[in-house]
Amino acid sequence: MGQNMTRKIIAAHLAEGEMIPGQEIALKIDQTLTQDATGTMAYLEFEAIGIPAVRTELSVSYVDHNTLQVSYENADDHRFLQSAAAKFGVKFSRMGNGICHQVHLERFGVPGKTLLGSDSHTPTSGGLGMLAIGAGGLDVATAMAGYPFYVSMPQVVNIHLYGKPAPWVTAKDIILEVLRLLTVKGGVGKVMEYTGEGVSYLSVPDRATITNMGAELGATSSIFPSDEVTARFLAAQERAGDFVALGPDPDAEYDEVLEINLSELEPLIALPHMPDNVVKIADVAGRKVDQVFIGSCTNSSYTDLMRVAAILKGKTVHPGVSLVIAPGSRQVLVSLAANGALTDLVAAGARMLECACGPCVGVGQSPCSAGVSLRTCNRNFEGRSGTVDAKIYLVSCEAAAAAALTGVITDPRDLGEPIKVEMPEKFPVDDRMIIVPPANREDVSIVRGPNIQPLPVASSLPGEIKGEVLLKVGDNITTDHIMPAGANIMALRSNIPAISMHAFERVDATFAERALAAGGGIIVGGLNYGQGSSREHAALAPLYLGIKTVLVKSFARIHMQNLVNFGLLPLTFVNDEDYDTIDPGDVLLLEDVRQGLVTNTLTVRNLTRDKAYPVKHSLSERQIEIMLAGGLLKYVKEQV
Ligand code: MIC
Ligand code: SF4
Repeated sequence: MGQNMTRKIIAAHLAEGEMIPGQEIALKIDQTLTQDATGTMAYLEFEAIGIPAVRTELSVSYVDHNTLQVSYENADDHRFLQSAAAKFGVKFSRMGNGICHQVHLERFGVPGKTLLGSDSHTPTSGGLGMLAIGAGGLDVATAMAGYPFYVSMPQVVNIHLYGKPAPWVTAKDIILEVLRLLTVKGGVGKVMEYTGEGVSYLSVPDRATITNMGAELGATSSIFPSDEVTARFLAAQERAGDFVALGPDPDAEYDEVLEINLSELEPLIALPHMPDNVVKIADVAGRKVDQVFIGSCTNSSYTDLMRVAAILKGKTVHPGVSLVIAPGSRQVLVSLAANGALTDLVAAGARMLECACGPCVGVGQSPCSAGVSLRTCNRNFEGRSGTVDAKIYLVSCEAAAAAALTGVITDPRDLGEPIKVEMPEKFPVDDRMIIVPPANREDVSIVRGPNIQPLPVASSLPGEIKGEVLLKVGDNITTDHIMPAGANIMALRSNIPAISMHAFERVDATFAERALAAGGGIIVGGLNYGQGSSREHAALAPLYLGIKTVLVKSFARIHMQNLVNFGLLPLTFVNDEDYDTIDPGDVLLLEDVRQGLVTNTLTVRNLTRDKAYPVKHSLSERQIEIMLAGGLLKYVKEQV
């Protein structure tokens, strides 16, 4: 039987297990990446594992999320990260060098290799033919220590792109179409593998826009072939030697196939507040826009911003719109400066931001109250922009630039002839902002300012769990609901006691206080609980507040693993209707937890309503052992 690309890479990296979809496998990890908002925890965790230096081929620590230094916290974190990178043999990409996923694509990604990153959009490097997966910080720390990464063997979905993209139809529209068809739950347990003649029309950064937003499908990863387009991109990055061809065998088999005819697509837009809430731009054109943000790891590449510059050249931003642009990397910004496109952007009235995540995660540029913001990012969850009642729409760079000029949602086809931007034959390669760790690391000491607080210790799994339902939430709860982002809260990422007080604050402002007063409790939720980011703080804060179990209809992959890593029991209903018979304040009891975990025969008794619900877990034997050991750190240390 012919192999698809995903199975080829998995077979070459398989450390344990069988390649049967749904079964747990262990994968050898070649490269890791961390970013500052998750990295502080990841390096504290790596340090706790007790290994002197990373054992991967390459590990890179990026600073791109918390770049506002309005007080000492972020600067403390950055100094800690720089010293930890030097100590542990990790390359350090300094603040200003760019967003981790964009820089990794440019400078480090290698077709056919595996990458594990403590950020949910790590699959961006799938645009180069890597198998790139997002995970919690502790999983990445474990991979840096040389252990394989455990994941359930994915099903492989072939997304077959045929036809030539219609005018003004971009990579962003392709992934928005996939989201419209499959929804934010549609990729769970799957890798999306793109093939077909349509692939040849997409540059590597275009492909990366698509693999980036595979995270919004809940997919384990997304991948494109490595072909002559990839070879040219790598050569332009002075990395021709990293090229390896990769494609599916001609008779490759897939678990599912989805056909998309690119010539029939139209420019699309995701309406507030979910990335799968997708309609044609033409259907909502004319709505007033207050802000346009162009940037984020989804759409901030050289070609993206060159197209924006071409649209804005010689024109003026609409007086009712604030236009902000954050290039994805220093390389992109330097290129735009060198060829004059930066002048076109600034002259038109764009406000240039630094090469960082910024507005994407609510770090600056929050829209006005009830404002409408058109963004090129990947997520539009409620409140994520920092303005709780703002309405965020997701579009391509072209549609964002069109709205910046007209002041209303505008179909980019109204701009006339489509814009063609050539990929340069050579990018201005300059790695001086990437610090290579010293050869002699013994004398390096890790610097810890007051914002670096000790790691919380996961609790051991008790024999009995009894507690009040402190919170009952619905479907598709994101990690932004559980642990909001935004400048003030993100600055506390390395201070768990302080950040925990913000847990669920946008859902129920009293949650943290009530949890502490009750000495813990239980969270009940619906489908796809914990979708979105990889932030393990969405597990660490509930742990700190004494939560022992989360009972929902289904979980998102990364969040469920984060709960296990910190010893919180992730349970699901056997009968989803039972969810309806639980109310906040009900007292629930689980007996014989340790035994029931092993046999997967747990029952939750609702003492308030005198009812009993069968519940289950989907943990592998290894995950059960982690739960019994009291979390991944203790489990790994037992093995060192
Ligand atoms: C995000 O886009 O939500 C983040 C911020 O990049 C997160 C990581 C984090 O919370 O630090 C992610 O996507 O994993
Ligand atoms: Fe940064 Fe936004 Fe990308 Fe997350 S989604 S890595 S916050 S740019």
